[in-house]
Amino acid sequence: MIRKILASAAACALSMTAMAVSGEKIVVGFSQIGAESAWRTAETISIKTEAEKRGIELIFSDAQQKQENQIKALRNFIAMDVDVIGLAPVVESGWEPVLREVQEAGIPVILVDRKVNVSDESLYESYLGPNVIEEGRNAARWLAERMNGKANIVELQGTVGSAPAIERKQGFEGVIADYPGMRIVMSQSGDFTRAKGKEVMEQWVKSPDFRSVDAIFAHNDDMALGAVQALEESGFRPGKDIVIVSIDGVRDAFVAMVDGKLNCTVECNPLLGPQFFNLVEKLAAGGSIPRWEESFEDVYDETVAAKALPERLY
Ligand code: GYE
Repeated sequence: MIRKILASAAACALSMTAMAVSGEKIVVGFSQIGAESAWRTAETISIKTEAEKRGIELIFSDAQQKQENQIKALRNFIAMDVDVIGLAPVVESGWEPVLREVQEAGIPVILVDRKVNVSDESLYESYLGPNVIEEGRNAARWLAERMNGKANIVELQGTVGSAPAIERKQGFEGVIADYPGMRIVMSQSGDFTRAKGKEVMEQWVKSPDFRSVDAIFAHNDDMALGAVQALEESGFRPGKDIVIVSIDGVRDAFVAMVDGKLNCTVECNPLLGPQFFNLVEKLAAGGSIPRWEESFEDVYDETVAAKALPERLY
C-alpha cells in the first residue's frame, strides 16, 4: 500500500519508485451521504467519473443519509487498507472516535463539501468545498437588494446538524441583521430534499400568519422546488407573490427561474471530482495539501437564467 511507505520524506521517494515500477493503483474509499438532492447526485457522478478517468480504484459507499452507515464504511475502509479516504459527512458532530481509528491506521482523510466539528484538527488532512457561510451571505445580499431591505422571510433549513445548514443560516442571518425591516418569521428543516421542502411549505401556507410572508430562503434548490410545487397547489404564484432565493444552482433551478417561479440561486459547485483526485494524487505522491481547497462559485438570478441554462449540465 502506498501510504505505508509515505511515513517519511525519504521513504516517499522510495514509494514513488516502487509505484512507477509496479504501477500500483491508488485505492480510495469514499463515504457519500446519499442521494438527497440533485446536487449530491451530480457530485457522485463527478467523483466516479474522475476516478475512472485516472485509473484510481474507488470503493464507493452510499450511507443513505445515516451517520452510522458512514462510520461503518470508514471502519471497512480501514480493514481494506485503502490509501486515502474521502468523507462527505452528513452532520458535523460525532466523528472524533472513528476519525481517531482512521488516523491510527495511518490513512489520510479529505472532507468533501461539508465540515466536521472536532477538537483535534489533525484528524483530517483537508476540507475540499465551498465557503458555505458566504453562500448564505450572498443569498441574503441578493434578497435585501431585491426587497429594498424589507421582507418577512420563511426559511427552509437543510439537514439538522449538518455544516451547510448551520453555516448558511449563520451567513444569511449575519447579513439581514443590518436590515431592521428584514426578519425570519418561520424556520424549519426540509432535510435538503424536495419532498420535505414541499411538506413543510404545505403546513406553512395553512397558517394565517403566512399572508404576511413575502420571501423564502431555502438552503438548497431541491427544497425550494418542493416549496414551489406546494405554493402552486395552494393557489399562490411562486416567484411573483413570493420571492424565492435558494442555493446550489442545479439545472431544475434554472428551468424554474426561466419559468418565473424561482428568483435567484446561489451556486454551489458539486463537480468536485477533479479537485478531489488532484488532492488524492498529491497525497499519494508524498506531497502536502492545503487545509482548505475552495471550490469556485457564482450567483445567478432570473435576469441571466435563460442565457446560463444551456450550460447547466446537472
Ligand atoms: O447544497 C445540498 C446537499 O453539502 C454543500 O448538500 C452540500 C449540500 C448541498 O444535499 O443540496
